[in-house]
Amino acid sequence: MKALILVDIQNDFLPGGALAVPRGNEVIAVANQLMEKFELVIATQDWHPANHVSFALWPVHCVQGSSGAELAAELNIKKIKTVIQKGTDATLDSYSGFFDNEHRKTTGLHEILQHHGVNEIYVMGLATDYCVKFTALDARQLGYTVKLVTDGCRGVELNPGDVEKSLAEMKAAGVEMVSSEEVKKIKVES
Ligand code: VGL
Ligand code: ZN
Repeated sequence: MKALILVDIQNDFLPGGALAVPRGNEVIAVANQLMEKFELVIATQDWHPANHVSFALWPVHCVQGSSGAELAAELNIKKIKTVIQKGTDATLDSYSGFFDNEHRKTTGLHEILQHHGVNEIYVMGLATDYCVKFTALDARQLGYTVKLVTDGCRGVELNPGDVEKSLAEMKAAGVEMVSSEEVKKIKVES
């Protein structure tokens, strides 16, 4: 069984948002198209308390209950089965959709995927060099087959080359790179 994981497609990561990812808005159309191909679609949502530890490193973003934390308005949320909130503990950050950065607590994503008999996940969203990367790497560690939808991701690229490096790291961990065009050819199945 396959699942599509949409990582942090939230207002604060779109152009004009608090932690804008360049051209982050371009992943929305890709997500809306690919959702039709999957029986199970799960979104992650960065969801921080106002005093979150990551605000020492990053601009204040995705504060619980704020409009910046909402999923992008143009995202077809009707197709999303579950939203996994992460980074909810003030003292821990969670780039990955599966665990906090210390790997102390699970978000529940792995359990939901197991419950649905998922063995293969397609990952896309924001940002390539942070939350997408750590979600894909944790998924590999947990034993999933992982496909990264490359044109469905955009990176922060704090340092030039960060996205390229992230892609190389993911590939080295066994993450396969696919285009949304290739994914559109798969037939809906369970
Ligand atoms: C993210 C930095 C801080 C992300 C979230 O979604 O990639 N990056 N919080
Ligand atoms: Zn965050």
